[in-house]
Amino acid sequence: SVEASIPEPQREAWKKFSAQEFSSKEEFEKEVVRHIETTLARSLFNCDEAAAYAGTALAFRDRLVIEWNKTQQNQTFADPKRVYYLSLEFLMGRALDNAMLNVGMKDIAQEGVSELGFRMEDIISQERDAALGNGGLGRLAACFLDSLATLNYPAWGYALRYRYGIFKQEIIDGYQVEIPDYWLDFNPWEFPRHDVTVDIQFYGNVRKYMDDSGKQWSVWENGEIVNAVAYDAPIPGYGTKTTNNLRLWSSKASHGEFDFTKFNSGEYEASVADQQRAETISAVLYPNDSLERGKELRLKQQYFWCAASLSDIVRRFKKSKKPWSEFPNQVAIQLNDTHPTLAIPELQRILIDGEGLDWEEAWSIVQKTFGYTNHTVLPEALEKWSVPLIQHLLPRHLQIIYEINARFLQWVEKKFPKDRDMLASVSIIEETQPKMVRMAYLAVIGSHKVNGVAELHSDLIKTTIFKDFVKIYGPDKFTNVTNGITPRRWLHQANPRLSELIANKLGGYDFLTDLTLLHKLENFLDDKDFRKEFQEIKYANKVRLAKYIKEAQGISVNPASLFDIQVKRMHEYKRQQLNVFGVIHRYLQLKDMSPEERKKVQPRVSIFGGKAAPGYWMAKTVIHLINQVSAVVNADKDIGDLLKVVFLEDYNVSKAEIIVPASDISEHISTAGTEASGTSNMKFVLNGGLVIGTCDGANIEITREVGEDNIFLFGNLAEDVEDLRHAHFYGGFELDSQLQRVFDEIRNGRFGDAGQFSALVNSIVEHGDYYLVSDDFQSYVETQNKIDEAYKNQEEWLTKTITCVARMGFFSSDRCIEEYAQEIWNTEPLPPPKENGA
Ligand code: IMP
Ligand code: B1N
Repeated sequence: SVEASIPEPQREAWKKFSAQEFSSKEEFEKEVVRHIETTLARSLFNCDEAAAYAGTALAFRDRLVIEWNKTQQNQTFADPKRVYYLSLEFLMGRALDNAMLNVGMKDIAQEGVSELGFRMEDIISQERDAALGNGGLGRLAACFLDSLATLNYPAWGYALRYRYGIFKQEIIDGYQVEIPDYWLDFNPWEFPRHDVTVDIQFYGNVRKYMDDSGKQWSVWENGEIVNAVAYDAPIPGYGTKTTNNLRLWSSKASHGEFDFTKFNSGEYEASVADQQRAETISAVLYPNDSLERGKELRLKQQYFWCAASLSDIVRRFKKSKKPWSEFPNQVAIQLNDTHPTLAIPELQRILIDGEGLDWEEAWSIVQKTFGYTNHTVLPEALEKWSVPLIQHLLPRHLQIIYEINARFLQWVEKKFPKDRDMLASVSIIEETQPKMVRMAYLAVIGSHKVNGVAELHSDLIKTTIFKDFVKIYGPDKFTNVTNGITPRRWLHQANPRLSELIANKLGGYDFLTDLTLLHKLENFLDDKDFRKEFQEIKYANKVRLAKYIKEAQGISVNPASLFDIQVKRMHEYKRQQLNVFGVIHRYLQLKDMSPEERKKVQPRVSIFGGKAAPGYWMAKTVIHLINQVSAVVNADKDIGDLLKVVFLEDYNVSKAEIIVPASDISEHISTAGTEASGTSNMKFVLNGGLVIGTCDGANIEITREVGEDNIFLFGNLAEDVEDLRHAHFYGGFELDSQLQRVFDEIRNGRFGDAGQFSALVNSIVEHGDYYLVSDDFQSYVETQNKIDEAYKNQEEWLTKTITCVARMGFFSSDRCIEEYAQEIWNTEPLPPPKENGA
């Protein structure tokens, strides 16, 4: 605000002392040592790697903060249309390496820390992951922030500052055990903004009254107040000075909540309990991926975050003193799935109850402001909240939701007179007992654009969950933005040698900001040196992973084997069970072979990794089975290096950076029509691995780009899934004999207590095989055999992998962001101003 700024006459003095960025190795070292000695109060006699990390991070943080301040000031002066990305999850991973690479000072820093007696690699690995997400949806949000900053879009992310991120997974006796992830002990990347707080109300009642002019008002009153405190993190772009902001809200008791009477009268415990209750709101990330359980605390989190973010966005808009009709020209809000849908009735509430706009005017602003991205069609992931729960927690919002629905249904009624079925099917309120609010419908109705995340998925939502809305609004409201990944983290950072090789061939690192330039690599397909080096890099990455597997799991694997990797959240629809049944089948075949026959076999390492939601029993059973199979196979002297099975504990972003560059084959084998997009498929291919996959999600577009000869597709198509399920239901199905044998071996205890796995086997044999494992098994096994054969011809394999890398340009998240900006947000970049003088 104006009152907070330094008066004009004093500004020259201020500017003279403004913080400066280090620009040489010596200045960097000076900053590192200064931070270790003063900020951390340590010395050269007690500087361990953790302290060296802290010093390095703080030195870079200073640099980022200077650019961050400048970016924010520039955006405040220019006041362009801003993008606000509302996501309950941001799966950021580590920040230091990313900061060094984006700022472009990693080489200097590397030399600097080595002069001080450390190795950069060790320092980098000291950092804990910021793991505020479950899987693809959260990591996508993180890639988007990187692209938004890199492309100079004025954009903010808004989320919650969870004290506990996604749990740490340990495998004990083959079972998953969850350990809390308290990640905030030392987090140099966040800045508490104790001056930026918002009061958030829950519960209470709504009172109506008429003012002197006869206007009706609604007042939401007598609720409980909780404080939202902002914590900010800088998001540097690559090769630009733009540094955007990620704002995380933390919940805190307000003074009203913290009862001082109780406190003084000796009811100390009761008053502290109230305080803890308030702080519980932002305490923990819900560890469910693609599963919603309707818990009250989750709804509280959602409202707390939406209300705090909107209050902040509206406050910033009001600084410009523009009329309300300008709001959608200044603000684009993207809803990352339905989790932030309450932002829709909340903005409507602010506009009518707070600012006195009439309903129609307010609603037209709301609709123009929001865009909604759908990430799943799985019924168990579609959010529904019970009407009584919303009534209790957010009484005014429930009224507004009913009003939105009533007006919407009236309008539909006019377009489709007397179509009762249509009205019931598109109503936001589901007439069950209790009644439920369908959040996806509210999100569709309150937004001007709805997008899916891959072509097939965007088509599917138009013919399934939103079919009637396409009839009502026409097809133009629905669009596709195929997901992407940031090449900065997923190529340059994770695979520095490959990035360097590509840069040498293409004459620089421009491909990191224009990934389509990779197509030029096809010119080097016959370049012997290039091929050799490409192959060596893959091998070195496999050696690195083998070393990690030895350290982490104590299993020796031969890097010359074919590395077959499936790392992602454990979920029945992703079908890790299909993979492990395939592994068992392979093992049984190996056992049947003569020593002569075994000599012809392509050695393979099957690597699994991923967390199961703590309450998802079937997913946990699959983890257990993989670990049992791993124990049996790895100990079998007959088998040796021909087959090794590894379950890598605690898969996360920083481990992915080691795993992804080391694959020969990665598995993306969901039941057709269930995986909205998938993004790790893109990461693996970009790093020179091939894919075995179903015709699902982004696999289809990867095939379009790389060509059918360069991907291993198998299995039934989405359009046939319904009929196949039907066939199972009516018993017209016979189990594949090879799969039958796998089940027999599981049942006779070959992989430990068979009772543990009976529900898993029965879900296929007796309960309709919802995910069609048996239907796809044969085609899966045949395709794996083709892969063995193809891998034996290393030259052809190499040609395929290089071709794939060259054709991955489409999958940059920069391309996604440009599409969102043009098709949905209608926003322009705001490049940083040219610096005058030096
Ligand atoms: P907000 O938009 O008020 O949340 O401010 C965001 C950031 O923009 C602040 O942290 C400042 O760095 C910058 N900023 C805010 N107000 C001003 C201003 O009046 N002049 C220049 N920069 C500002
Ligand atoms: O979003 C990713 C896609 O690539 C994946 O295919 C998709 O499965 C994933 C509720 C979700 N969809 N839905 C979720 C996560 C948490 C939660 O509480 C749903 N995640 C996806 C990016 O588009």
